Amino acid sequence: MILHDKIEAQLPAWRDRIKSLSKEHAEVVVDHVTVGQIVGGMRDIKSLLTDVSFVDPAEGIRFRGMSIPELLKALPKGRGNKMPLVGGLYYLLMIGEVPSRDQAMEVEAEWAKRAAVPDYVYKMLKSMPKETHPMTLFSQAVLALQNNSAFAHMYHEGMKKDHYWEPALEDSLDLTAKLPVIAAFIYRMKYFGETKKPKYNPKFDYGANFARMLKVDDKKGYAELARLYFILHSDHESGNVSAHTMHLVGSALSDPFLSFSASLNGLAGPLHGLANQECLGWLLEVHKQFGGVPTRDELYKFAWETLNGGKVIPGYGHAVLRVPDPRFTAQLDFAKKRFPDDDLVRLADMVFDVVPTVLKEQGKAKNPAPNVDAISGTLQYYYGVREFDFYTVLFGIGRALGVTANYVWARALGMPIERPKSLTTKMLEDAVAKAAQTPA
Ligand code: HAX
Repeated sequence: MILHDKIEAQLPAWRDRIKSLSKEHAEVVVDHVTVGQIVGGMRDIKSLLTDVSFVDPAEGIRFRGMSIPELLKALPKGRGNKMPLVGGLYYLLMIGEVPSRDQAMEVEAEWAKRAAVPDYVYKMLKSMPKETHPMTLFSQAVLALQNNSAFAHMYHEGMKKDHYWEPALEDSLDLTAKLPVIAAFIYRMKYFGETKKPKYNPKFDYGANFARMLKVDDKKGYAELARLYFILHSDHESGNVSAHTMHLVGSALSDPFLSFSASLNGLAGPLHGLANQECLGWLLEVHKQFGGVPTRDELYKFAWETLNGGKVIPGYGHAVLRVPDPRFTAQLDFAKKRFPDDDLVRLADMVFDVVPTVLKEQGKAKNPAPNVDAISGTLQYYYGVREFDFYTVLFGIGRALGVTANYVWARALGMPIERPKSLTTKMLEDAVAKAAQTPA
């Protein structure tokens, strides 16, 4: 398998680099930690290692060193498509090189081979109460797949540490292959009462299969959106909740299924993946209130009303970024090229113009610019995927690509179990008192 052979070829050099850092330079200081960071959710503490992606506050995400515009241009595309093959992005995340079209197609072919979901998973999903949240179903299905984990099986057989990454890669390919099938089944079952098993067709790529299994009306258009959406949502460094959860649970040598189910549970939180549905909700509220797209003045006043009501403007601000999120820009470009006259797209564009001014005037948000969630729901809505609570499932399919690439490399480089140190409140107070006595 191409990903296996490429990783194997790179491994000796990577292992030497990590060994040199941990054996010869372990005492070099990289960062210092403040009381504010400890009390404030470990914000910005430099303590995770990944080469898969990096978020530059002034520029946004880079996947394996490539910005979003660069990779959308460079990654291979299927015939007649404008958006790259998701298989090519997975290759880039795993290997760190832009693949040829054939190499991207090899990953796509692997997914097609591995997409079948065991019957008992469907049975389990069908037996759940109807009102179960789609993210709960999604996470349960991933957990249910765990008994087929190559990693768990080989670990219990007694595998050498140097080989952990190989079954990790097997599981990652299996998992990422099955996720769109499971998601599509949940979608059709939950909102349309259908319980037929979706069929993954090897003649089509990941994006096109998802569009077909979801049964949206404009399959070609939606397939393009699915490709873009999964690529953009794949990775955002290792410190966000879903990525860090995958890494943390995986560090206990829990297999990729156990780890990703946990990761999804974090993604399901309202401060993380669930935010996108709130953004679309806000846009729809504006649209309803003004019976269409408002004037700039009306929008300006509405935005201030939201802030004065003690609420945040969803889709704006970011913990790390200090510029418009390039994932937002890529999606807005997509919409403006394809359906510029859509009311919600026009509205999202106007919000982009007005809200940063309002947030700057208010002076609280460190970043008044839009994040990825300011537009992603709008695009789904346009194509008829209007079930808000399903949006985080879509995010989960994309996120799996990044976190599994990280999982494979973490095992390949022998990353140890995570175990940061805790302090008590009294210890922090003592540290503060000591600092006050120390002359500056
Ligand atoms: N509207 C109003 N106020 C905002 C704001 C916004 N969009 N963004 C930040 N602020 C406020 C904060 O609430 C905070 O106020 P207090 O001092 O009164 O607590 C102040 O500005 C400083 O916050 P910050 O340091 O700029 O931002 P944080 O790192 O604390 O939080 C958030 C980042 C994304 C959570 C924040 O900007 C926010 O709540 N945005 C709206 C919700 C949203 O878009 N969430 C999606 C995030 C994208 C993501 O990661 N998805 O998975």
